[in-house]
Amino acid sequence: MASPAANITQKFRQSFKIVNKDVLRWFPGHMGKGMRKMQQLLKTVDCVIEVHDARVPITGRNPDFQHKICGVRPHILVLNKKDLIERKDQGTIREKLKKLGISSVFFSNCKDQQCPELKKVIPEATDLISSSNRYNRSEEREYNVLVIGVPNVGKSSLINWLRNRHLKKASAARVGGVAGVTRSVQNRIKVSEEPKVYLLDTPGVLQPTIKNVEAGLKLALCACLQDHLVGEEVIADYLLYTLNNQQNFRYVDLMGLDGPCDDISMVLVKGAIKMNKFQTVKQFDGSLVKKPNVTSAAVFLIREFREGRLGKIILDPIHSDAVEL
Ligand SMILES: Nc1nc2c(ncn2[C@@H]2O[C@H](COP(=O)(O)OP(=O)(O)O)[C@@H](O)[C@H]2O)c(=O)[nH]1
Ligand SMILES: [Mg+2]
Repeated sequence: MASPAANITQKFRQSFKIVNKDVLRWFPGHMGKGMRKMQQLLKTVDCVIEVHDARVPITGRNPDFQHKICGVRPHILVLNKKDLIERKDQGTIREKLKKLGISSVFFSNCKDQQCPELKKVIPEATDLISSSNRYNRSEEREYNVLVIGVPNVGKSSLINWLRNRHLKKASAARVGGVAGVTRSVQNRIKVSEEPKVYLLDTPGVLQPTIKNVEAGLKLALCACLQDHLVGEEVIADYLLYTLNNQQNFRYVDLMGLDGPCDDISMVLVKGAIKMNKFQTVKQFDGSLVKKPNVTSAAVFLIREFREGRLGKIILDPIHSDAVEL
């Protein structure tokens, strides 16, 4: 006899179908331009810190980037927003990434001033650089580090975190009588004194390269794409599909439902009614009617996910045996 859990899953979609597959529209200016600029910048860089969202540890990283950049300079992957995933999943993710050839991995929370793994990032960068072939830069005594990643993963937050840490350390040192110039000229931020390590102030924004629609939807859910280009209701539907498949039914009460449901229209209409969100719509005959505002309900549900109120949710199937997801 099937378990009750199995019965619940059988009620839900086992794959996600989307009518509009025009994913290229989701990425304005999706060309090789950014990558070319990045390769140019790399000539002055000794190490690359790639920031990505821990909820999509495998998906949505730029494969071009992996081939063209990571092979040339030492690479550190910082999976940020670790507060939004389960701690116990970190080991599984590390193993998975190792199989993909990525071994320098840190889990960070930029909102935590004491984040222990963030403290290790610059020392790791220095280690990697000093044991690497610096090609054209082998004569340079100073190390330049570039922070890159797709939008909204926390590049600026990471740079601020590292800058603050160094400023605090530098001012502490000054009390002890050591002269410390905390910020250099140009667009470089000093984050270590010995050896001198600089972060380039302009983080490289990568266009995500999307293998399939689902990868795009995962990034959309994590706010790496613009909501309106994908469509709030589509993003909410993908969230609903994910929640049901992970047997996470926190949305049921939140959206005023009687039980789990796989129909996004129903979920959004009921949610809008519960939250008293209506919009006035003009009918053909000119009369006005009030209708539940489903877009508002979708925005609400997406925000609940993004802020972690639906639980700690990883969007990649990290427990599946497949190496490439
Ligand atoms: N929960 C959580 N949110 C974060 C973390 N780091 C950054 N954020 C938030 O993520 C959003 C994007 O951060 P930002 O640094 O601007 O990303 P960037 O576009 O890559 O530079 C902001 O709302 C930050 O407050 C983190 O470690 N945990
Ligand atoms: Mg930024």
